Amino acid sequence: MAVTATGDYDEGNIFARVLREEIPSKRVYEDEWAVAFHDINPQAPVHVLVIPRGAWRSWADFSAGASDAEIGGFVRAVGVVARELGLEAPGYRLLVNAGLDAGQEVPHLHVHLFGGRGLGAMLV
Ligand code: DGP
Repeated sequence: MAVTATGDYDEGNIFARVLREEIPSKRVYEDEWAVAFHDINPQAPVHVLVIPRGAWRSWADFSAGASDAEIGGFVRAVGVVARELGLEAPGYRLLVNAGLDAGQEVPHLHVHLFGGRGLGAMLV
């Protein structure tokens, strides 16, 4: 079920538990700002989720409330993950679902990183 982009952060959400390593994930990258791991239900040959270490529910509260250092560190990390996965030359797609209309399912900000095949043109 989709979650709202705003509201209290739920410390028990599935990605908070992934961050705390209470549940397993296939990590491909981690640094001070971000952790990246394979999506459990991949929609492309490469489908990785990149999440900030901070307790942010969505792009909405992250972009409004995170420090410039955290935003910069997180955005940079997304680029590093794509580069380290070898996706820079062939290209890749980033996607963020924020809130109900976007169908966001997990209330911890996550950037989807897709690649590994031609993804076609897509606006929505
Ligand atoms: P979204 O609809 O943008 O909130 O995407 C949530 C994504 O999270 C969806 O592609 C499936 C993935 N997902 C859900 N639960 C888990 C989990 O426990 N582990 C991993 N690795 N991915 C999960």
